Amino acid sequence: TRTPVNVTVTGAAGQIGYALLFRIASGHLLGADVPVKLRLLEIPQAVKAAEGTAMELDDCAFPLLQGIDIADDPNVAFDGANIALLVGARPRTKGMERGDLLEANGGIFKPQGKAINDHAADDIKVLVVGNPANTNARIAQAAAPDVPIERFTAMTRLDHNRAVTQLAKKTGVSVSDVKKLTIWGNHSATQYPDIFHAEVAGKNAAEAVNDEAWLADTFIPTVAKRGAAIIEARGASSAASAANAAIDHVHTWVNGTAAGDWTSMGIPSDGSYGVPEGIISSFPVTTKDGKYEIVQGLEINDFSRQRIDASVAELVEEREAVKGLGLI
Ligand code: NAX
Repeated sequence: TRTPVNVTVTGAAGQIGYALLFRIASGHLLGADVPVKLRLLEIPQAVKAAEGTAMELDDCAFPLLQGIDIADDPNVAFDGANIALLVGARPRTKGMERGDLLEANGGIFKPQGKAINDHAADDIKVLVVGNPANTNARIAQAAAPDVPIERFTAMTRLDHNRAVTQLAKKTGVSVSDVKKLTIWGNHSATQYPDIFHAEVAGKNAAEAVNDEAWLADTFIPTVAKRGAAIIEARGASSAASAANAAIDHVHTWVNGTAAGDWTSMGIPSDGSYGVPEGIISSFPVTTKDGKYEIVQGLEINDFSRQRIDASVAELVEEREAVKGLGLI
């Protein structure tokens, strides 16, 4: 039998955690033949709630679930971790300036990065979900100098999946007929969902749509502001869809993209497409054997260039802000 994979989830008692843990334990993260051990990290006040979730996980009698540990100390929770899903974060509260938000999250992601550096397994892969996801991932990465930089990623898969569905609806195809869509930049309102290289049922998506006004005035804002629309409708932020995207992100990273397709991941830039090196920005990537590569050689038109640059500029500002705070 296979050795279980240690999966650490932070913010385990939160709403994304609740939607995520059962799918990890039932085999959707890594595969139906891969046993898992769960490590749940919470703040002390939420440990009891995490214990309740662990009781429910036990009550599912998932054959792949080989154990659940709960901790409020990152040094314990990341010990031996092969996969880390950093979901818990400090949300923006009323009147909070961006600097305050970055500082509060630095207080979470810096020590967690250090704990990953000191205690995680050599093959650790990290996905940051907690917002501001890209910059939180950068903070954690900077605190983990012994871990290869490319192991720190941020989630833009929810944006990617949202864009796939909007494009499928517009063109009247099924979601599985949409390929090669890209989210560029930051997981924020400046993100840029790019359909110029995408395909719908084998045809170029931008040509199939042939409506730049729809692109600029409907598609892009619908995808970028979907989180706010969910809050407005549901009275709570995206949870099951965010958990699903986290599952997709890691599953694709570990198990590979399909031939003729790619996905979107927030990853440390190597300078490709003019994105400054080291910034964690979303790119089109293919994955194979647990590694990802940026899709190279795409022609970027003016429409796309402006929007990629705007989102990257925001990431550069966030980087300067966290630098100023001594977080990286
Ligand atoms: P909740 O507030 O329901 O849960 C967050 C949990 O994190 C709480 O249980 C809290 O106790 C815990 N937590 C806080 N600090 C912690 C720490 N230092 N260590 C361990 N746990 C800690 O939020 P939820 O709706 O689950 O969302 C979690 C995060 O995901 C938020 O930052 C949210 O903004 C972000 N999102 C990111 C998305 C993305 O696409 N990248 C989309 C969905 C979501 O908005």
